[in-house]
Amino acid sequence: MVSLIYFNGKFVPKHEARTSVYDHGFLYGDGVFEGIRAYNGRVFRLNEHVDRMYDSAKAIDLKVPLSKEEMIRAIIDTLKKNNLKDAYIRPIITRGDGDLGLDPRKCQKPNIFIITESWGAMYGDLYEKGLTAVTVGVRRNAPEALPPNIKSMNYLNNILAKIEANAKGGDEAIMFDVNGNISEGSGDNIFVIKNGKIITPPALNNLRGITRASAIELAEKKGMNVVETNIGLFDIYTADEVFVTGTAAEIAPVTKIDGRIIGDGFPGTVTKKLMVAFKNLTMTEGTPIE
Ligand code: PXG
Repeated sequence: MVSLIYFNGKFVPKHEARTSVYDHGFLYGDGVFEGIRAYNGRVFRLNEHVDRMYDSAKAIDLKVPLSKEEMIRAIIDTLKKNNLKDAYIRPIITRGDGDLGLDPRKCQKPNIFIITESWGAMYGDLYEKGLTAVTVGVRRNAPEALPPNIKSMNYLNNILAKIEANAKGGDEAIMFDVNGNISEGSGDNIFVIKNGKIITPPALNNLRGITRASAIELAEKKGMNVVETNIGLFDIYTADEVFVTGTAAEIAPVTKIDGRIIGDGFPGTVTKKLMVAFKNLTMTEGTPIE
């Protein structure tokens, strides 16, 4: 069965879900999106993702023509139409059709798309072996230029990081911010563990990840100490454990960075505990699709 895409209130076969070349989403990357997963017939942290998407829209002064409740319904309906219980969900809100000038006031009506697909674990056997990460030269967008908290359709900063990681043979990039602090990966947040303390950068120079929040919650529930503070190159090289979090990546161990072996070179015990706890969480909580 060809998958159906939600497009402005209708469901259309995937090859018919098209927008104009005058859509400012296409012309300028002017729009926002989300990446959400459904597990076992439930959408994980759906309200949090929708809240973040509406905050991203607010930050770029884009008025979403649907209420949050309508957006949630549209996401659930798209999953139902496609008969999906385990899925990756990509809602997209573009600025809409305008002219060749970049002034968003020319765009009358945002376009809303919701893509759903089945998608398994992103990193395959690397959850057991650990990822090889590399630091990259390209800096994360400065918060005072394009706040990384906006999940915008303009992902070139992250793509430049990914290109560099690919060229250096890394499974994932680790980016610095403009001040030399570690910010995040190309599509995930980063955590280090040192002497039993779990540390992650404050969410000013990175995306306020929903998996990041879940990992913090799970760690604290287990009585672990989580600190949000700036970290640098030294901290990642000398960590006992490093892991990344994201909707796509879930919780994934990092065992090598720039040729340095992290800890003993295998996924660490705390990381493994959090991976199990996260799996349990995704299997048991969430908004039911039915
Ligand atoms: N930082 C960035 C830059 C991201 O894009 C995260 C952190 C993690 O946030 P969440 O809320 O997902 O824990 C992301 C999210 C993909 C893909 O196709 C990437 C993300 C989400 C879904 C799919 O690579 N990144």
